[in-house]
Amino acid sequence: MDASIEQLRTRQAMLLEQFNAAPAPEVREFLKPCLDVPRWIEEIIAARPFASLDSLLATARGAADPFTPAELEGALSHHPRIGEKATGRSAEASMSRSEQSGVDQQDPDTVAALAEGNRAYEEKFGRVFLIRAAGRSAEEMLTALRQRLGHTPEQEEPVVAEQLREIATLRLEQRLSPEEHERMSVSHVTTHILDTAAGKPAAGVAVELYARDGEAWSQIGTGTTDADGRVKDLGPERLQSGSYRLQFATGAYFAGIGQETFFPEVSLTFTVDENESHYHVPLLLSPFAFSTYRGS
Ligand code: 2AL
Repeated sequence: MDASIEQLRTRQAMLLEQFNAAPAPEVREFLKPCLDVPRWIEEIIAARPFASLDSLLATARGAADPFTPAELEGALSHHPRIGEKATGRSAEASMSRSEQSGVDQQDPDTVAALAEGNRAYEEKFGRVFLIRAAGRSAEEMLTALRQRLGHTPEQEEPVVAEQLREIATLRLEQRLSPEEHERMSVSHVTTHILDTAAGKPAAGVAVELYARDGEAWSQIGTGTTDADGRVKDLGPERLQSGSYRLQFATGAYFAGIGQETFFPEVSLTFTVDENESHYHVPLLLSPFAFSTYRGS
């Protein structure tokens, strides 16, 4: 077998093992962003350990069929309207944004048509229009919305339940995928420092991440460069759009290697767009000059 496929399978098996062995409160927090129905969560916890991801997903699907009307209403209240981007840094908001990536916010006609459809749907059924958005374009969702507007409440109920099941199982599968796990364990902003005078990475440099908060700056993350000069876990996994600042303790670094410097610290301010998956902001540093760029 291809070595990388083999590696992926091993990482997948390890994630499942962690899921099987984790304390129940931890698993509750893990499952809640997939589907906030306490009974569903407890049924999955009670059915551990799972021998495979498939058997976990089958149990998750089964426990979501059927929902009581109260469960359905409760779970629906978490979902933003199609066309309205979720805000915030929670796992739920981040998954919703990625599911709805088929909606182009820059296309005013589609956004307006969705808003109008949502309004008509809510007026008729008294709840948010729900559809599994992952893998669907805005056009496809608009077509489904218009078609479902013709349903009676009795016809619509099982359709909504099925969409909720699909969203829940897809989210669970995604949260347990090695790729997603890796992506989530790297912070939204990462950095590395190259000491260009020494021609090697600058290790052991303290780095702080700040977010602009009105007129002030609040510290939201800290780290220290590793032997490769890198910091991979510098604060939150997701940042909201805004201005951010990286501050490097360059004075202490140069003092530590007995090198005079002009820079007691270096501060870089940059803009983050929350729709961008990752920012790498390197520092090319020497005692009397530095530069930076938006890396990848
Ligand atoms: C959503 C959402 O945020 N993700 C998804 O698949 N569906 N919202 C909705 N109203 O259907």
